Amino acid sequence: MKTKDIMLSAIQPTSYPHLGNYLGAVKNWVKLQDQYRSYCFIVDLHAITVPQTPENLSLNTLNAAAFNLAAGLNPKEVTLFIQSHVKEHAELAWILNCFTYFGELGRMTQFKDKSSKSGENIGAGLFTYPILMASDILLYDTKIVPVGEDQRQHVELTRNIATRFNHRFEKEIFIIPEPRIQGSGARIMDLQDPTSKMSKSAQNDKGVVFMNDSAKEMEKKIKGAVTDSGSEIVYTPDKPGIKNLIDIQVAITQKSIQEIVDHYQGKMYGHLKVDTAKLVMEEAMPIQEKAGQLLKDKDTLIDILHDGAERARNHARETLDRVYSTIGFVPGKGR
Ligand code: ATP
Ligand code: LTN
Repeated sequence: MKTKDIMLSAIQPTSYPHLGNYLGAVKNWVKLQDQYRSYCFIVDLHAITVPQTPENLSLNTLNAAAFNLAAGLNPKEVTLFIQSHVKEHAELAWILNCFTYFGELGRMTQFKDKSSKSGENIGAGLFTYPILMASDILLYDTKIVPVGEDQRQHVELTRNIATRFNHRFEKEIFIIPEPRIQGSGARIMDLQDPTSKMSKSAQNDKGVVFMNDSAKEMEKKIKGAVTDSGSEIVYTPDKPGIKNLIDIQVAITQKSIQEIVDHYQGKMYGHLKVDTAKLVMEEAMPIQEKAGQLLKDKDTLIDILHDGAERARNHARETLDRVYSTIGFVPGKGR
């Protein structure tokens, strides 16, 4: 019997997950978990590329873990862990630093966006961050990386680094991963500025539906979504606010765009907003409740994460040993 391919994904503990994270990423991991051998982790090493307070970082890390489980990740099937618990991520990142070009990193749009918002002191970590992401992916012989559209470029870079390494040593040390980007939900936009993606680091919370917002807050944000001054409900790029609400509905209901557009023939923007708010609340509230319960029993949650880290470490160590011997490092004691 063919063993299952490996799927891997991750989320940053920079705030509570938002609707974009859920519809663009987490919902797909849950959907795909039975088809693949899966690794899913909370990337705290990535989160510190921008300043974090210690209290928020640890709170957001456990919140993200509970959220993933509440959304349906099965910890028996999926290896769920915290990135800093598996030190091999940082170790491989150094090696890959030596196989990545400065120019490649400078072309990353996420770096350009974030550094332009960071003022004068831009951490080097923000620049080299995609190398840590490449290390996350390559450590586990990953085939499939389900992410939102914003991460396509980072997965492409990972492919380039892996191919370069394999060519340099004339061996297939790394599997070349593929991004898996779902159509609807792949890029949920900010409700106040539908030309920018919904983001944890948005300046204004009004455009971001956090998955732990109260039903009232969600409703207020969605009803207050910026739309144009027209009235016809059509799916086109020049009506980004309306398009975004339709995308949210498609991602939740799995209906086609056409079906939803047809349903709103002759109806007003207000109808679309009220229905979208209702769908989001119905999807989010049960997850919220479940996440709340999981967080009440922190010991069990932490046990799941420790157990995941141990399984992850075994795989990661094997890959790293293969890389070290390929490079020509003399084996240390016990290795
Ligand atoms: P930030 O924007 O502050 O960097 P983020 O909101 O992108 O953070 P991450 O934790 O880095 O959040 O992303 C986790 C997953 O969610 C990734 O797979 C990413 O592609 C996906 N994702 C993030 N934002 C969106 C969005 N607006 N629409 C769809 N998917 C998204
Ligand atoms: N860079 C991603 C988070 C991330 C990730 C990964 C996603 C870190 N490592 C590995 C998929 C696979 C982000 O900013 N959304």
